[in-house]
Amino acid sequence: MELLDGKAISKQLREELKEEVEQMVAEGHRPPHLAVILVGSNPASETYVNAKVKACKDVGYESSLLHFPPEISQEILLNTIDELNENEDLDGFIVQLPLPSHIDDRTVIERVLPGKDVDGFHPINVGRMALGLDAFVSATPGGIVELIKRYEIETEGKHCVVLGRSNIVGGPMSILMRRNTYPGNCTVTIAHSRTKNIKEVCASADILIAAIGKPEFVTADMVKEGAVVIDVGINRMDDATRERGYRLVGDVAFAEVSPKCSYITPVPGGVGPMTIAYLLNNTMIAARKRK
Ligand code: L34
Repeated sequence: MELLDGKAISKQLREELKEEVEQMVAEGHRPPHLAVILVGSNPASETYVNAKVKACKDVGYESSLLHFPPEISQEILLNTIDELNENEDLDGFIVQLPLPSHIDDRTVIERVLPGKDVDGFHPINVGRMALGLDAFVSATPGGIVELIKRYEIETEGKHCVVLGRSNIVGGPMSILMRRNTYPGNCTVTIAHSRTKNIKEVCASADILIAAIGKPEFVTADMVKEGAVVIDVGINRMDDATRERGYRLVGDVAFAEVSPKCSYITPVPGGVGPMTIAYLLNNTMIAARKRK
């Protein structure tokens, strides 16, 4: 069993980006600039957003954090998005999810100009990605593809089971893995809460991507010997023995599953850091376009 070390690969990717920033700046251009909108104070969102801002700083990007109280109206949020869309000092921006329930995600996502949508959530980007056209690929699926690529994991002709059908992960992941390119060319099955024989379906996977949001859902009996397992879950479990009061658990029961795998991502240190690195990658793609 080999660990897919997202922490190490994200560092590699960030170092490459940092070199490109240095070159951009040496040529007289300004560095890439990412803005992050955070509404409210969901502790997990705060952790991720802070990590994104810090990652920008580390690679030499400009970043702006716009932090709004949870009761902000949808109208003010949309007006802010309009301003960021027009702001030429900014290459891209994201609105961290989840949003409070009085705000409609879809309306917010569709307000972001596709060219600045470095989260790749706008229907134009999702549609273009699905068609294999130039697009921002959202950061978690993009980061997973990058991880597979850098470990040179074979994907052609493999059976890839994607567990979960969310717009952010499961949906785009299934599309990327069936593309006629590398990584891709998989036979893809999407399994979800209504799938009848979910254990058998998972157990037939050569590549299993778990993004179902249920702690330790994937057990050893659901994994084929030699499978590649990508764990997208990041569930916070109360743990009084930890300083932070919780520990992170994936959607995969790592201790029992990992001995059966050829490759597996740890949680933390797997997909999470790749998500952040890939957001920086998308921001660089946006910045290159204005050079
Ligand atoms: N708009 N909303 C928008 N874009 C995104 O790309 C996200 N996502 C998901 C939630 N909402 C979003 C993220 O940023 C999930 N996500 C994310 C990003 C980073 C990490 C986890 C999820 C991450 O860094 N995880 C660390 C552990 C962090 C901790 O200590 O809690 C890890 O090693 O997995």
